[in-house]
Amino acid sequence: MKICNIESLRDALKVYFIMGSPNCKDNPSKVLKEAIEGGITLFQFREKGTGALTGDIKLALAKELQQICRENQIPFIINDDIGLAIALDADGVHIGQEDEPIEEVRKKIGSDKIIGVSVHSYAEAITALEGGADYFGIGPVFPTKTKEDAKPSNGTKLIEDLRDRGLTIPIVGIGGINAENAGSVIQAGADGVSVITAISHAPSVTEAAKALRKNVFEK
Ligand code: 3NM
Repeated sequence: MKICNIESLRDALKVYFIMGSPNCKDNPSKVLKEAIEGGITLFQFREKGTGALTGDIKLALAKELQQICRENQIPFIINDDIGLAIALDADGVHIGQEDEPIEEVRKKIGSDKIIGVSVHSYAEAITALEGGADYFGIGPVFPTKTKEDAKPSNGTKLIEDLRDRGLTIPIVGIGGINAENAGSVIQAGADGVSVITAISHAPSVTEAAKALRKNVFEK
């Protein structure tokens, strides 16, 4: 699904679901379909952590999840793996500070793809902005056990700080976000929330996505 302008990207980032097979208690395709039914607005394939798939099996899963996104007009973004994003003609990539410089990533994937960057400070935000980032992921907002090397949680401070300094780039909060605390992230100035376990480990994936969506859209 092509995102043509900054406002449609802002909308697409509202209920941003991330997962890979290590995050799912059930079949990942089933989890994704249920999350879409609940109203997620964008999906990121992030095949990381203990038991993460590699090679052809990872490729096959990525294709399967991309197809589900295509059928439902949900943008499909790939975490870190630029080669996979190019091979699949994904809608974009999300990169961290330890990945390739954004300028290199942009050259590889082209000007019409989305690049999200994880930023943890004003300095990193400016570098990413100058490099042509389309949106920032800021976290962990709340404590999380999902990312093994996550930094200490820092609340919504950086989101507020970037907005106070006049940055208008789309922002999503990440880390420990759920339906109860999502509203505070939006109120701090984020356009959306990105979550893994609040959806993927929920007793009902569909209901969890719905609840998250309700809290984001009500703010
Ligand atoms: N990135 P959950 S925190 C993938 O701080 C990721 O950049 C983070 O998972 C960051 O919603 C995180 O289960 C994990 O807390 C988010």
